[in-house]
Amino acid sequence: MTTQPSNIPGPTGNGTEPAQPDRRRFLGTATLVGLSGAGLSAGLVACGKETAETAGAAAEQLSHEVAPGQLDEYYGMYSGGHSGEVRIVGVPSGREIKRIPVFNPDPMSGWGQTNESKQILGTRPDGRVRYTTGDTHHVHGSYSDGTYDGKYFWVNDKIHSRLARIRGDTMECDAITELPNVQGFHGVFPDKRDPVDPALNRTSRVFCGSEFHIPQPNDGSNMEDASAYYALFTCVDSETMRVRWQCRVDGNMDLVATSFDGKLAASNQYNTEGGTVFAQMMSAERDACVFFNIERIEQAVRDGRFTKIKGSDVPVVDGTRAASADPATALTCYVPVPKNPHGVNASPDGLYFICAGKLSPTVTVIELSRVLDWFGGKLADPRDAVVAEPEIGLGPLHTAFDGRGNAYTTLFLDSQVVKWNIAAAIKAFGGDQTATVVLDRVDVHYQPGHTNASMSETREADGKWLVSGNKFSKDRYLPVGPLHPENEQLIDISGEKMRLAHEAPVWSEPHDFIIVRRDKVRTRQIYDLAEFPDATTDMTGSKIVRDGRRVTVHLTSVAPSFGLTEIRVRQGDEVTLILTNLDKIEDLTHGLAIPKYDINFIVHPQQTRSVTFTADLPGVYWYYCTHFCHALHLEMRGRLFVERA
Ligand code: CUK
Ligand code: CUA
Ligand code: CA
Repeated sequence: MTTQPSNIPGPTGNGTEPAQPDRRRFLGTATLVGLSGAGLSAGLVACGKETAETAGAAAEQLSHEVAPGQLDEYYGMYSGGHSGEVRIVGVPSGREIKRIPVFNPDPMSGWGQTNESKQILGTRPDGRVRYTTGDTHHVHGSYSDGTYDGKYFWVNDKIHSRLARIRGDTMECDAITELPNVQGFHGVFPDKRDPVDPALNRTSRVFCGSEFHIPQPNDGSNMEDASAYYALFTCVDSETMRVRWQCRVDGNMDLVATSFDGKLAASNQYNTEGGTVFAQMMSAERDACVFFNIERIEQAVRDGRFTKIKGSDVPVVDGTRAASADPATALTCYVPVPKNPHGVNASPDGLYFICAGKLSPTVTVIELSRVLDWFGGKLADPRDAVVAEPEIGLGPLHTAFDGRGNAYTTLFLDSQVVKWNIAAAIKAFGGDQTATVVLDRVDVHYQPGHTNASMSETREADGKWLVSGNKFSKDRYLPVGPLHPENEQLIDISGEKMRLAHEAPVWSEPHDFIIVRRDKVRTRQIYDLAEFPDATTDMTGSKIVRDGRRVTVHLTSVAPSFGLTEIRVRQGDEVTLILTNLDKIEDLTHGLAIPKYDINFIVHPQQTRSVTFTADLPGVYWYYCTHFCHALHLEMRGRLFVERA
């Protein structure tokens, strides 16, 4: 029905006039057009305004410069969108330090090729990796005492509804769980403490919201009647990565936030209508933020008050509106918010969840104690949990915090980040005309989605740096063909006024990220051989073991040589090659490639990894080290002899 927005600016790089203040009214059907085509184009070109780069330069500015040899102060843990990966970007420098293959097979590391990674990724009956695509949006870290503990990071895959866990010590993926009964798994957030066991002051669950409502069971028996489709909120155990329970809701779910006391999780809903097409999803003036009463849900599961969906063993509790009509027994509470909200974020003081308006120029502040009051029968109307709804600009999407009572919300259409004060917004909502809600605006380039601030959604929000994750960089970097990078802009929020300090391109296409103080992360550089039962523990242990047509090659590496210089197998053998890197020196990683067999993977110091292949091509194949490790790295090779059958 519409054309795609052009990402190419006019000759001047500027476009039409920016949105006029009188357009900052509640958006009706105009926004439907606005988000779908022409209006978005207008929004896209409306962003070439004068920047506020020089505005508000305070005497004491933070320096974003990280001199050669110096380390960044923060780990930026970034999703990679439909690249399927996670990246680590130094903040404030913007330097990309690492890419973590997660849902994406990766030829450098051998992710998706080694037996160990295949086991995590899952395989088809023919041994190929089950899915080779993934769409990561939200990275969140595990918490202790309301702040990051560095143990784990989680990321979602929206395409196949999988949750992946990354070990904080090695920054490698160690577990992936495919969520049953859902599609469009989007929002993810760990609890910040265990709500049932007060002694356990740390993450023990990960909550997952799903956008798409589907037939249940989705087995082809009941596809046509969309009114019978529904979506489920899923709880995964943070340690075992098993699905604990699911909660049925009306409508869909988008993002997820959790309270600091562990009692509540919530997800914003843009499709309370249950629509299957765009126009239906926008038909209601209000959607909702649905709150989950975690203790009650888990009590219901313990009491056996659940059903199961055919083909799945996961307990499903009923959190529909009908089932939650009585606050005394309700598992969920639907707080109405303006239509099609995007994003829900928890303020670091633990008091509020904030939903951004997207199609409404507002942000909605929901007070958590009032939601608990509703569950306790002390608040009649869930809407009364809303304590502020300031109008801040066009296309609000995500909100970050500075720990000083201020919130920072991205405006997709206005290409701005807005700083506003939560307490002032509550006063204004209460009728105080003198309250100044919006404190500052800064133009960003262009069309921001996510934003986050250093330690934002933790009790240690420090209000130093804010990053605006801009969906379009347009004219900010050397043109590189049709697809431009995205643009991460660094904003100093330590003063009264925001100051745009720096920008860096990022390749497609991060959504969310968290900015974690570096002392929260404790990585290790050497693996422990004890983790690997198949390890060959000494240099003389390399050997070839034959069991019928199955051949196991136990191989070691110590720079600059492999433990064997010749490996002999017969055509048709099934060969498992187990490589143990006996080097103990930091960063002494070796690679192993076998030509024509399409094998390449790396092994870190004191780590073991294996590959299995059928030796179907006779001949001599030089296996060699692919990861530069030594002055004699090129000499680190040997011959694989595949004898004719
Ligand atoms: S969604 Cu991408 S900009 Cu997946 Cu967090 Cu809002
Ligand atoms: Cu070992 Cu290069
Ligand atoms: Ca809607």
